[in-house]
Amino acid sequence: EDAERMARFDARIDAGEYIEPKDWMPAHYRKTLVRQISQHAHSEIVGMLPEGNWITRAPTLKRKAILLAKVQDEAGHGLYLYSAAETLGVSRDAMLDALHTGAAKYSSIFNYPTLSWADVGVIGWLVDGAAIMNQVPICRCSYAPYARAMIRVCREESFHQRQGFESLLTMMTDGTPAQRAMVQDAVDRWWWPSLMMFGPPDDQSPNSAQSMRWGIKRNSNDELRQKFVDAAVEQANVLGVALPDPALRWNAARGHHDFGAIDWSEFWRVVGGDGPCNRERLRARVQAWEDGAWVRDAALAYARRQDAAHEA
Ligand code: FAQ
Repeated sequence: EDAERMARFDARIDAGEYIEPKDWMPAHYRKTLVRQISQHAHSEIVGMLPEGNWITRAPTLKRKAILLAKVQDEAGHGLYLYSAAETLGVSRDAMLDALHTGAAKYSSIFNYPTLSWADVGVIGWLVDGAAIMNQVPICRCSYAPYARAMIRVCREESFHQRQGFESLLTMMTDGTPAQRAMVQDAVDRWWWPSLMMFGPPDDQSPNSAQSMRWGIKRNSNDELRQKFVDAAVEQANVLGVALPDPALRWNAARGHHDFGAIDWSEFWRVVGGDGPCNRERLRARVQAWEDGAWVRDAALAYARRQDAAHEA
């Protein structure tokens, strides 16, 4: 019977149909989505920390207002994504527990420090740029609640990318030599970690084949990374910054830019918990969870009392 349901499920996927929460789905499809969507949600929430670090030090009121809005958007993205994951039958408490105990992953990129104001612009340009490249195809993910969440997330993410680019362009065109050097230094530090955001190379990506078969992923890690490099080269030229890769050059035969080797040992080290800021990031999340306990307790006690009054 299961084989029959499986065949029907595969046929729906092949026909490009979307899967809704109450539809039958293979256990492994559900598990893969819970893993990917919850990790995506955690990335949004942990991703608030590096930039949040600069809210009190933004150089102007305008930049501060933009940054506040951006970081709030990221909280919103995390919340939609936790809700999308909950439709698969996993509780938010279980997901957060997995984050706080280090059992769940979040994007490697958020384990790097934000050392200067230019880092905020570079996160918008490169990190949000990479996030959009990866997320636009997820708007067509076969699991409908995830796809629907991604549509709004991508719209906001595009604004985030533009504000970062505009902030860097202002520093590069109207800035002092010291400000331009600050931008270049930030680009030098964030370029390679941004390329790592797309995940391991296709031949070392254990989840890709099945996720592509099921329409959870629509493009491979390497395909999206290449699209990102090609777009970033043009944008770097407009900004007047150099990308820190001597092997980066146009390959007319391939119709793409070739680029240098990524340090995958650094990637796995950071994913494994030993990046520059992993401990600090996790500590900040656990602290926020503990500090918020009284609010959750009070809200629960109030809800219980309301229910009791309602029943009486
Ligand atoms: N970091 O077999 P694959 C944002 C793990 S954007 C950490 O290729 P998959 C917006 C992977 O989980 C960032 N771990 O895996 C923002 C797997 O481990 P597992 C978030 C990584 O899932 C911007 C193992 O390696 N975006 O937050 C990473 O098929 C600015 C093997 O890898 C998303 O999450 C990594 N970079 O492909 C916020 C997008 N890469 O779970 C604030 C949705 C791989 O088996 C400021 N996710 N791993 O233990 C995806 O598209 C996919 O999950 C990939 C990985 C492409 C990330």
